Amino acid sequence: MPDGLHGEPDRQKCRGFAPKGVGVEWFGPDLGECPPGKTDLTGGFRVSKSDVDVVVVGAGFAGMYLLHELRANGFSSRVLEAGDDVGGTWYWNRYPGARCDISTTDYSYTWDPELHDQWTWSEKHAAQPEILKYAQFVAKKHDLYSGIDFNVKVTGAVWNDSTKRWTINASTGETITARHYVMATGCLSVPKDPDIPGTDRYQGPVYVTGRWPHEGVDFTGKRVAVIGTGSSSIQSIPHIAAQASELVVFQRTPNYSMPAFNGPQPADRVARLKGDRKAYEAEARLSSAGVPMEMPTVSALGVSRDEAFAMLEKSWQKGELLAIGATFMDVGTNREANEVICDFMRSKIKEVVKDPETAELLSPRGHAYGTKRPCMDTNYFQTFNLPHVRLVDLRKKPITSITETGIEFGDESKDFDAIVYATGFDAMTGAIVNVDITGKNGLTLKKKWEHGPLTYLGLTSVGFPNFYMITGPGSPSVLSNMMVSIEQHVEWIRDTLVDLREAGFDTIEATPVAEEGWRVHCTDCADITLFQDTNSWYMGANVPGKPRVLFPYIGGVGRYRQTCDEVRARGYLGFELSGSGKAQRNDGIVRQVQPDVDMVLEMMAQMGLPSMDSMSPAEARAFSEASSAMRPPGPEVGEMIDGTLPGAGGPLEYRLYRPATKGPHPVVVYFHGGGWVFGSHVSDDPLCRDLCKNADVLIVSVNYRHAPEDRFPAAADDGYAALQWVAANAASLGGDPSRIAVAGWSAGGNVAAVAAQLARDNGGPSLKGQLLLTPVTDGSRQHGSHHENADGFILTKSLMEWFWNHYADESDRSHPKASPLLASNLAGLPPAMVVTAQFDPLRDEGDAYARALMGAGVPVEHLQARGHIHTSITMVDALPSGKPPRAQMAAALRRFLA
Ligand code: N01
Repeated sequence: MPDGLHGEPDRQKCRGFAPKGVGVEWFGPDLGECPPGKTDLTGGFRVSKSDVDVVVVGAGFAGMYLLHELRANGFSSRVLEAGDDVGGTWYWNRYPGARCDISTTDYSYTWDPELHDQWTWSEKHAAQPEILKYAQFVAKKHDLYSGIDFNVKVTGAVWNDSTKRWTINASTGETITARHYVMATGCLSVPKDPDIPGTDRYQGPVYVTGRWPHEGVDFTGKRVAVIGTGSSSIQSIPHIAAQASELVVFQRTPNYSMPAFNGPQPADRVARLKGDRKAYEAEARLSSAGVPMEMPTVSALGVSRDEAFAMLEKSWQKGELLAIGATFMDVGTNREANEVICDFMRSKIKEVVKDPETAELLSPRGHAYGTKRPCMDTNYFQTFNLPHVRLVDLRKKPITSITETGIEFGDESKDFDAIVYATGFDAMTGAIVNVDITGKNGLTLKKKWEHGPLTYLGLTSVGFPNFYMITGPGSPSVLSNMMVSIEQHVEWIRDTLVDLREAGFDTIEATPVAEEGWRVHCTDCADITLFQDTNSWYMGANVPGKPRVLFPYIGGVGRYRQTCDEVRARGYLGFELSGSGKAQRNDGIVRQVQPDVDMVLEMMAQMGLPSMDSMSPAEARAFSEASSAMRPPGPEVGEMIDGTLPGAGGPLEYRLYRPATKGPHPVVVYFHGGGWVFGSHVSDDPLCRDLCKNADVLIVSVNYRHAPEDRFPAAADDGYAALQWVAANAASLGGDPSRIAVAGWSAGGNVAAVAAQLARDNGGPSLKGQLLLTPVTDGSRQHGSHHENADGFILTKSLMEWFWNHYADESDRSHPKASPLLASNLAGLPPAMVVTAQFDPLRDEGDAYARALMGAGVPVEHLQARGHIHTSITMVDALPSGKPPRAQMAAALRRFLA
């Protein structure tokens, strides 16, 4: 229930009635004298409590919705807001031209369905005044003003581990205690220090886009300087130019921007929304960025440049922020693919800006599209065609100082009547660490985060019980439609508070294991993108001394929501709960599979593919070939030659991959995967090319006879025969006969390991090394990973049984030619690299082989690929997370064969 008393707004009555802090006070905007005849005041009387269930900081869209939900669920609360009205970012950012660049069809609350009929947006991209009015409308409608203390800043918050409560200190001198403490302070709410010498010298008016005067600014006839060319600047420059007599824009880094094509809401989105609002909203919640979008399936490199530009033009015409980036599937992870978009965007700038030199200065080069926040504008680039607008390139003419009257830059000094700082924010963490938040054992969040924010799910942090962040670092936040992410976080916090209350718990705190697991997952996600190469505020690079990590979570809104839901569904996985003499610690890590691998698994699950072990061998072969046809080909190599060689039971096909470098090259005899049943000398083509190029070795990929037509030991015998032939013919193949190694994946890893043993036992050839990628080493299949990873990771326990059943009788499986791990002696084998994958049924037998080799004195490099599955490391150019392990494999081959 709302903890308020409601009455007609009457400031005179209020004044005499309730002095601040006593208990009953006036709420609502500070009005000075009550204006006569004003009837639409939002205000009244309320009982102000100094001990509540929840204190919320911030009354933007997050704080407002949370207040509503807390009341609806019977929690007492105080919402403390530094401004004198609701709206958060839309309260502060009043610079000319400020607009939301997510369409209003998507940038609206969904929690109150009545709003859809009660509020009509006038434009596709709402301008700041309209969004602020929307926030005020909702606040009035739901009586939220009565739950918010305005003009109050939180200066500190301290956790008391005895009382299990937070003590919150406010700028008014008031102290409030609360069971739970929520920072709903927004991601871009603390303007960063412009970090330019002499800023305090300037005597004229200074404006900061993120703190724009409420009454507006008239630049008519003025000489104005704007510093910065991010979103705020790009939106405001055309408006400032329209008034100023002279405008100089100081640009350090040019940005990608596309026209907003503002106007009515997009007809297609409106139709979808009106057709089935629930379905539309559900799609947004499970989408990648919080806006329903068709997911791209085409690589920017898979179409001609003309086709790519035609597709991009179509996206461009939509006038939607996310459309360009969603044209192709690989722009976020592949620099070359991304460059296609960059070229397109630059061509657009050239079309608009008349002076070629200015056009080039405005053209971003050196950072990938999307790694700095892309912008949307109305006539931004056109503004530079105006005679009174000048662009200064700070890379050539840096600002040496702001002076009393203007700016010194390069060899110039210019006077200005006003300076506008559009220099951005201390994003994501600024607002949180600016408040002195002290958790258990006196640890401050600022101290804990000095090397980067550590959170569990971007919602909580170890050592800070009952503390929550809405759209905190480590959550999709600024890489998403904020409305969707805000609602999701509010609902998760609400549900958690209800769950705790119902179960009789007082506190909730993430465990260190869970938090570290989330950090690793966030890093894994970041590692496969292009973000790290760019100096952006996403990476903390805009604030000197800020740690360099990717602050938002890049794994996607839908996946993130599922993760948070899963944490709850699994009994608060990764959290410790306590209260009333009881405690529950449900330790664990919620996402361990590499993010790109996870996406492939999800896609395959959605496709509902038949399991291969339900097929006949012929069907499985056809299926495997069809899947292979769809994958990227792998890197170019010098040449590829197909041939045949004599196997143990007849001719065997092979494919030779030669590097482009000068030979003779060391030689690697490679054996393909496919469970001895399917695959061929060309079925691991991308991996062979990758190894050939990166290890600079000649690869001879050899076919071998397949089961069930040719059962054990046909594959093993063919493998050894092929090795002997290649060794004998290495020189004529262009290789170096003195430097030979074997390699193989899966069943091919089994064939390679067996070939190495046979070579040792049968007088050669002498091998320099063996590279075994997720090999089969033990036909007993008794290892724990067969059970632990039995299902869900492509290679299943039952598929492995199907392979073995086709390949070898039970009685043969313990033979070392079938199970190299069971060989009585592993001494004297060549140095090995054994790669195993965390989520592979074969993991433990591969690990056991690595250990056994080491135990026998064989030099071994053992790579346990975290978060990988049996197949993922072979998926060249499809799964970026496989690149580092493959690089290690190539390095091992180079070392063996040096
Ligand atoms: O800030 P920014 P912003 N000397 O950090 C430059 C959201 N937003 O306020 O790139 C010289 O993007 C800096 O240069 P560089 C949106 O998420 C949304 O514009 O660091 N220049 C850059 O050009 C956005 O991304 C909307 O080399 C200096 C600029 O200042 C985020 O807010 C609208 C400098 C800062 O750009 C922030 O945008 C507006 C220095 N010392 C904002 N320091 C909508 O939804 C910084 N710069 C529409």
